[in-house]
Amino acid sequence: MACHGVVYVVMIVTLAVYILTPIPGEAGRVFNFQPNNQPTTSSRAWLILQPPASEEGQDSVLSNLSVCLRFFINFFRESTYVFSYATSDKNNNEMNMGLRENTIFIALGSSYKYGSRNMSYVPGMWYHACFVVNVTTFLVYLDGELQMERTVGERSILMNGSLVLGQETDLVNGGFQEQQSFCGFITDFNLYSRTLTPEEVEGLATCTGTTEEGDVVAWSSTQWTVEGAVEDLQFQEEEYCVKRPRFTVFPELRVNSEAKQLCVNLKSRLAVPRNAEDNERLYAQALPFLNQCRPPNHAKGFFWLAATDESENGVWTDLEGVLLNYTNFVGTNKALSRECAIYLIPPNNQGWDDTTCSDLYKFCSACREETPAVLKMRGLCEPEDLKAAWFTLHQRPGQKPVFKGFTKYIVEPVKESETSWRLVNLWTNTTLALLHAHGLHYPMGMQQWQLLEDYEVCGKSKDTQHMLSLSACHAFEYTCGDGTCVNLSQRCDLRVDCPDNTDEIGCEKLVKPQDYLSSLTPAGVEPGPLALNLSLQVLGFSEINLRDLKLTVDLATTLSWYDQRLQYRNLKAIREINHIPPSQVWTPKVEYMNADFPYISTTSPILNVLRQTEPEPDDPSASLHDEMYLGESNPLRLSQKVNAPFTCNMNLRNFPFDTQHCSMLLRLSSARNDFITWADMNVTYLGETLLTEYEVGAVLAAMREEDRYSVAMVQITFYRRFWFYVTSAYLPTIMLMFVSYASLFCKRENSDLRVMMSLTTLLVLYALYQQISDGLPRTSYTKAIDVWCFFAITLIFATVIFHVFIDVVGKMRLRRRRHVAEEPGISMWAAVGKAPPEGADRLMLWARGGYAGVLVLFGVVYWSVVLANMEH
Ligand SMILES: *[C@@H]1O[C@H](CO)[C@@H](O)[C@H](O)[C@H]1NC(C)=O
Ligand SMILES: *[C@@H]1O[C@H](CO)[C@@H](O)[C@H](O)[C@H]1NC(C)=O
Ligand SMILES: *[C@@H]1O[C@H](CO)[C@@H](O)[C@H](O)[C@H]1NC(C)=O
Ligand SMILES: *[C@@H]1O[C@H](CO)[C@@H](O)[C@H](O)[C@H]1NC(C)=O
Ligand SMILES: *[C@@H]1O[C@H](CO)[C@@H](O)[C@H](O)[C@H]1NC(C)=O
Ligand SMILES: *[C@@H]1O[C@H](CO)[C@@H](O)[C@H](O)[C@H]1NC(C)=O
Ligand SMILES: *[C@@H]1O[C@H](CO)[C@@H](O)[C@H](O)[C@H]1NC(C)=O
Ligand SMILES: *[C@@H]1O[C@H](CO)[C@@H](O)[C@H](O)[C@H]1NC(C)=O
Ligand SMILES: [Ca+2]
Repeated sequence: MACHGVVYVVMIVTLAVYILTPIPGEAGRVFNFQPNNQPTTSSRAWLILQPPASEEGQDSVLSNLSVCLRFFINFFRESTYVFSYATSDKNNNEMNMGLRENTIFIALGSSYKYGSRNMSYVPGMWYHACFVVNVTTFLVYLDGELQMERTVGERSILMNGSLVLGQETDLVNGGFQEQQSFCGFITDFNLYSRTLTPEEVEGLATCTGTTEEGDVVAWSSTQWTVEGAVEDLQFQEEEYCVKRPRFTVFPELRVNSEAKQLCVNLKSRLAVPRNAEDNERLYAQALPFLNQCRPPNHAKGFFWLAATDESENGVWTDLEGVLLNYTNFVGTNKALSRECAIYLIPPNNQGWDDTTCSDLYKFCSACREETPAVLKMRGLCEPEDLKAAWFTLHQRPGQKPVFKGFTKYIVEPVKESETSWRLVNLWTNTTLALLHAHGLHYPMGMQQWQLLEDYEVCGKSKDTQHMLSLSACHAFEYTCGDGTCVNLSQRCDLRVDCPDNTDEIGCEKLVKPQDYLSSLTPAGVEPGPLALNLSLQVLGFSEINLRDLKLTVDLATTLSWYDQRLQYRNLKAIREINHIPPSQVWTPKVEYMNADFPYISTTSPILNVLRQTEPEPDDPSASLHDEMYLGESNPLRLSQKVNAPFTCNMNLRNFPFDTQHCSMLLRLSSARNDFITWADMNVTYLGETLLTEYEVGAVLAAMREEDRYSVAMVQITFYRRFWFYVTSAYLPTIMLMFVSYASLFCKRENSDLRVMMSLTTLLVLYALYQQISDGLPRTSYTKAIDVWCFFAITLIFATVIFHVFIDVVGKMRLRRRRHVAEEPGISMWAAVGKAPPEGADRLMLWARGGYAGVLVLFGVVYWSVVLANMEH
C-alpha cells in the first residue's frame, strides 16, 4: 500500500513538474507598445541606421533590400503603422508599413506607396511580414506567402536615417500622430542589404530556416532606444512562431447540445484536443474553473469534449464523424449509452471519460478556433471602415472571455461572477452601456443595453435603452435574439426559424417618411405624370345577355406604380408575403365607365410589393438586420377582382352570322392626366375560347385621353357560333321549303293534299320563326335571319295561294268540260284523265320552275350578302 502511495505521489509530482516547467525553447525579445491600449505619440523604439561597414562611399545607399518582422495587433488605430523610416524631414516616408482595413501599405522611397487589398488580419494573432525589393521588383509576403508583386523603377534609399518602431514619422524621428501609432507586439525586426529568396522568407516565417539575422539591423543585437508606453518583454519563441488553434473556455454549466450550439453561434466548434500538446493546453485553460464547472450530480467530470462514439461503441470520432487519432481515456470507455467525452476532475489530470450526452448533466466547455472569429456589433453607429464595431473573443487565464474590439471598444464582465457586461471605450476610458444578460450569460445576440453616457451611442441620451446586436453572423445572415444565425432569406418569411422567434419580429414591410401624405399622388420617376401599368385578366363571362345588350365580365385587375417616397423592408421573391395595408399609402382609383354601377361587385383590394432589385447596402448602425428596398425601383401592385355588367352596343344586322365588339372603359379617376396616366397595358383572356354561343376572339387594349382623364379601353371580339342557327333555323326552313316545293309535284286532282301540305309547312315555319325571334332583341332593323324567314314564309305562302288558285282554275275548266262531254258512258274522271294538258297543268309546270328559280336566285343573293358581311 505504502509503496503504491509513494509511486502515486512520485507520478503526480513528476507530472506537475512536467506541466509547470516551460518547454525549453529560445526566448525572444518582444516590445509591447501601448500596453494600456491608450493611443499616444510617445511610445516608440528607434535607432539611427548605421550602414553596413564595407567599402566606403557607396554603401550608404541601398537598392536591394529586405525587411522582415513579426507583429501582433492589440487594437487598430485609424491608420496603424508598424514602423517607419525617414532620411530627412522632407523624405520622411522612405520606408514604412501601414495597416488599414484589409490592406497592407508599404511605402518605399517617398513617392511610392503600394497596397494589397485582400489581406484579412485580425487583432490577437501573430503575423510575419516581409518585403523584398530589388532594382526592378517589389514583393510582399505575409506568413511566408507571397501576397503582392509589383514592378518598380529603381529605388535607392539612404542608410543614415531614423528607423522608428510603433510610430509613423513625419519628420526625422518625430512628427508622430496618435492615430498612426501601433498598439501591440513587435519582434524579429531585421533589415537585410540583399534580397531574400522565397524559401528564406518561408523559413523565417516558421522559425525553421537557417537564415541569419539582418546585416543592417539584427533584432537581437541592435541597441534600440525605447521610450514611452513600451514594455520590453521576453517571449518563448513558439508563442509567435507556431500558429496554434485557440481555445476559449466558457466557464458556465451547459448541457451538451447548448455547449455545441454556443460554438456554432461563434462560427467555431466545440473543442477536442487533437494531440497531447492540445490536450495539455486545453486542460490548463479549463482547470482554473474547476469549482464552477463541477455539476453537483456528477462525481467525476467537469468539462465537455467534442468526442463521441455514437456511431460505433468504443470508436471515438469528432462531431463531424472523423476518427480521432488522439484520445486520452482513463479506464474503459465502452459503456453503452455513454457517448460523450468529458475531462475528469483531478487527480486524473488531462484524463478523459465518457458520460451520457443527455440533458442530465451540465458541464463547462470550450470552443476551438483556428483563426479568431470576428463578431460584429450592430447598432453602434460607427463608420464601417474603422471596424470599430468588430470584435474578437479574447481570454485572460482564469477569467471569462471578453469581447475585444478592433479599435477602441471592449465588452467585458462587470464582475467575474455576474452576468452583467459593460461596453467600454478604451480611448476615452468611459463605460458607455450596461447589459444584464440573464440566462444567456453572454452579450451575444440582440439585447437591450442601458446607455450610461450622453450622445456616445448613436447620439442617444443616457439612461435610455438601446438595442445592440453582437454576433459572429455573416453578412448574409440574420442574428437571432440569442445570437443564432439564420439565412437572411428566412427573416420575415412567415416561418419561425430562430429558437426564440426573433426572425419574425419587426416585420412591417413599409417604411414611411414622417411627412408622408397618402392623399398626395406620388411623383413620376421621370418628370411628368405618374405612370401606371394596368394588367387586366379577363377570367370569364358570367353572362352575355342578347336581349339587354349586356356583358357581365369577371375581371382581375392589377395596377402597378412606383412610390418614390416609400422604402420597404425584407421583400421576398414571393410577392404575396410583401403585403402592405392599402389604407396606409396612396392608391389609385379606377372607374368602370360603361358598367352598370349598382351591380359592380369587387373583392377588397390587395396591395403588395414586387421585388425587382437587390437590397440596398446593409447599414450596420441599425440594430435589426433588415434588407431595405427603395420604392423608386420596386413597384407597388394593387390587385382586385371585379364582376361588372358592361353595356355593349351589339349590331345584329348580320345575325346569326354576326361578330360583336364589346369594350370596357376604365378611367383613372384619382387625378387628371397631368398627374397620373396609363403607361403600359397588358390584357389577357384566361377563360374558354369556345362559349356555347360565341367564340372569343382578340382581346385588345388601347389608351385614350377623355375629358383630361386617362381611359383604358379593352375590346373583346365575339364571333357567333352560327351552326346552332344553321341546324335549328336554316336547315328546317330549307326542308320545309322543299316540302312545299314537293307539293307542286302532287297530282293536280289531289288539291286537298297539296293545300294541306303547303299550309302545314307554313304553320310549322311560322312557329319556328316565332321561337327564334323570341330569344333576340327587338331591333328596329331587320336581321339576316329575319330576311331568310320572311322569304321562306312568303314563298310558302305564295305556294298555298298558288294551290288554291290552281284549284279554282281547275274547277272552272272541269265545269266547262262537263258541259261539253255530257254524253252517256263517259265518266267524269275518264274525261278528266283523258283531257289534253291545258292551262292549269301548264301553270303547274311554270310554278315548279318559278319556285326553284326564285329559291336559287334568293339563295345566291342572300348568302353572298351574308358571307360578305361576315368577319370571321
Ligand atoms: C490577393 O491578391 C493576389 C494578387 O494581388 C492574388 O494572387 C491572391 O489570390 C489574392 N488572394 C485572395 C485571398 O483573394
Ligand atoms: C528581382 O526579383 C525578381 C523576382 O524575384 C526577379 O525576377 C528579377 O530577376 C530580379 N531582378 C534583378 C535585377 O535581380
Ligand atoms: C544622411 O546623409 C546625407 C548625405 O549623405 C545627409 O544629407 C543627411 O542629412 C543625412 N541624414 C541624417 C539623418 O543624418
Ligand atoms: C491524425 O490524423 C491527421 C489527419 O486526420 C493526420 O494528419 C495526422 O498525421 C494523424 N496523426 C497521427 C499521430 O496519426
Ligand atoms: C480608467 O478609469 C478607471 C476608473 O474609472 C481607472 O481605474 C483606470 O485606471 C482608467 N484606465 C486608464 C487606462 O486610464
Ligand atoms: C439562403 O437562402 C437562399 C434562398 O433560400 C439560398 O439561395 C441561399 O443559398 C441561402 N444561403 C446560404 C448561405 O445558405
Ligand atoms: C410598366 O411597364 C413597363 C414596360 O413593360 C416597365 O418598364 C415599367 O417598369 C412598368 N412600371 C411599373 C410601375 O410596373
Ligand atoms: C402580361 O401579363 C402576363 C401574365 O400576367 C405576363 O406573363 C406577361 O409577361 C405580361 N406582358 C407584358 C408585356 O407585361
Ligand atoms: Ca423566418
